[in-house]
Amino acid sequence: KLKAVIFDLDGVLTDTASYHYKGWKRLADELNIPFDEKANENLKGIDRMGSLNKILESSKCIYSYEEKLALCDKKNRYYQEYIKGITEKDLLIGVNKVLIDLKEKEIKIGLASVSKNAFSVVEKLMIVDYFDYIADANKILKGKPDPEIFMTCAEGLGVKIEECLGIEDAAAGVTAIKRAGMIAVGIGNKGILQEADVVLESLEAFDINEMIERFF
Ligand code: B16
Ligand code: MG
Repeated sequence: KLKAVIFDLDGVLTDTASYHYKGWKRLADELNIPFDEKANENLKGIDRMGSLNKILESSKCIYSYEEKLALCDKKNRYYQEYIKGITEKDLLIGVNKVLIDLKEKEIKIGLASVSKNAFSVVEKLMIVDYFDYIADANKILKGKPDPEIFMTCAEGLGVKIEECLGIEDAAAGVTAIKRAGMIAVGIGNKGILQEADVVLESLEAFDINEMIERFF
C-alpha cells in the first residue's frame, strides 16, 4: 500500500537546478575550466564538494582542500544570490495540486534533498507545512546516489520502504531511490532517467490514483 511520497527538491518542486548550474558555470568560467549543460547532468543531485570535484576533473591545476572549501563557498554565495527572490510563484507546474491530492488521501509527504539550502528554499516556496518529514544534508553521511537519504526519510516518516514512492529529476537521485528499494518516478528526460519505473515531463502529469493502480 502506498503510504508516502518522497520528493526531491531542486528540479522537481522548483527550478533551482538551473540556479545550481548558473553558479557552477560562473565558477568554472572564472577558473577557465570547460563546463556546459551536458557536464552539469552528472552534477545534479550530487552534494556541493562532490560537484566541485567533478568539475575540477577537467582542470589542469591541483587544489588543496582549503582552496576547494573556498571555491564551494564562492559557488554557494552565487547560488544564494540567485535564489534570494524565490516565492511561491516559483513552484513548478503541477506541484500544488499533487501536494493537495496527497493530503486529501492522507498519504505522507517527505523531502529528500542533499542541499544545505533546502530548508530555506522550501520556506520561500511557502510549502513547509505540507511536509511530514524533511531529510536534508544534516541528517545523512552519504549523498545521492547512495540510498541513505531516501531510507532516512522513510524512517522519519514512520513508513516501510515498500510503502514509498520517490520522485527525482536527476540520474543520481533515481539511482538512490531504486537502491533504497522504492518505486521511482523520474521528472524529465527518459534517456537520462533510464532506471526510473516511469518518467513524466513534469508533475502536472502525475496522477496519484494511476500510480497506486500501477505500482501498489
Ligand atoms: P547545496 P537535491 C542537490 O539538491 C542539487 O541537485 C545539487 O545540484 C546540489 O549541488 C546539491 O543539492 C547541494 O546543494 O550546495 O545547496 O548544499 O537535488 O538533492 O534537492
Ligand atoms: Mg534534483
